[in-house]
Amino acid sequence: MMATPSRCAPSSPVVRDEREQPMTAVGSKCKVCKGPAVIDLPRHNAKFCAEHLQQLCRRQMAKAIDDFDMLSPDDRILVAVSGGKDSLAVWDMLIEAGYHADGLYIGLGIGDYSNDSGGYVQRFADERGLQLQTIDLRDEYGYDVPTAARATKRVPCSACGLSKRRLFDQAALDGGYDVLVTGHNLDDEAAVLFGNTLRWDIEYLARQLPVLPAGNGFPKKVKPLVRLTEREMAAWCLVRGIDYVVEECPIAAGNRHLSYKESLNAVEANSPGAKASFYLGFLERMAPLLAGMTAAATGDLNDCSRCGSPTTGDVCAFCRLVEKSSAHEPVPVEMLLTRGGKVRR
Ligand code: Q46
Ligand code: ZN
Ligand code: ZN
Repeated sequence: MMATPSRCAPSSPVVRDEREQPMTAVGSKCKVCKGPAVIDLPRHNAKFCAEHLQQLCRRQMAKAIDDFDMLSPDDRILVAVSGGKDSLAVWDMLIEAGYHADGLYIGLGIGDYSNDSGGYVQRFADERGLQLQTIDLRDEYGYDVPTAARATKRVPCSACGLSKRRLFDQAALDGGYDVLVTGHNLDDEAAVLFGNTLRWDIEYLARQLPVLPAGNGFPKKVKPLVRLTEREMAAWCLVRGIDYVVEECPIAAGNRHLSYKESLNAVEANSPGAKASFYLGFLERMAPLLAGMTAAATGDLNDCSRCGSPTTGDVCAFCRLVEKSSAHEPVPVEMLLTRGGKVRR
């Protein structure tokens, strides 16, 4: 299923979500202007029209950028774009706010899903005259995500995340960008925090910040959407007429991140605002206590003996992944899925 232009029309009285459900009751009024509301946001105890929803999103992004000193007006920004709502929304919001931001898309080789996603990103960039760089894993590194998952016996998201992190970082450094932006939103960050807390993974908890400074061979990385939810970003795209890939990645099924999101959504449904208070409260009260507890901060990093990138071992995880995956015969995404569409373990 894909977002269609008809659902994106700003004049539509009520915005419908990805499951075609209205985002507020027909006849609802905007809290600010009393005009027809397009969305109900229980965590703000308010409904908003298209214009005031956009105003709220702009303010929340600006507050995150200011509070965490994410960006300067003259920064050259590289946005990691996937074709999904969050990364296209953050790129749109940054351009609208007057920042200079280019995009980078990585072709992961996940069958039709990757082909469709790449198309959405390219159209978004072309329609707005924005600079877009594309890296294709198969063409440039001799592997794709399904093959890497099989070759390394990692779960697909682990092989994929490692590849994306490394290539986004490298492109930001090679391109001389001041900062790398990702579209992680409040739901993403709260779900990751939930998982890290369940495992009491101190290294990951200490690194779970909306800004990671440049250094140790890494670019500065920031997440301007940490104060905005997935639903708010979907609504932003719909009222702004941004077409994005709506279908889920076929190999995301069963990923623990999704089950953490569902659990937090159940809590949020009973206690609107709980998700924001969990994550933003962590940043305010817990993160300062964990400062200095990462490998980078304690100076436990070496240079990879092959590529020179920072690593805790001799050869970095990315070099090991490329070596194994590029030597493996290509694995089509369908081979990772059972007949019922589940990911094979
Ligand atoms: S693309 Fe890659 Fe995601 Fe698909 S394999 Fe997992 S990490 S779910 S954002
Ligand atoms: Zn309004
Ligand atoms: Zn390496």
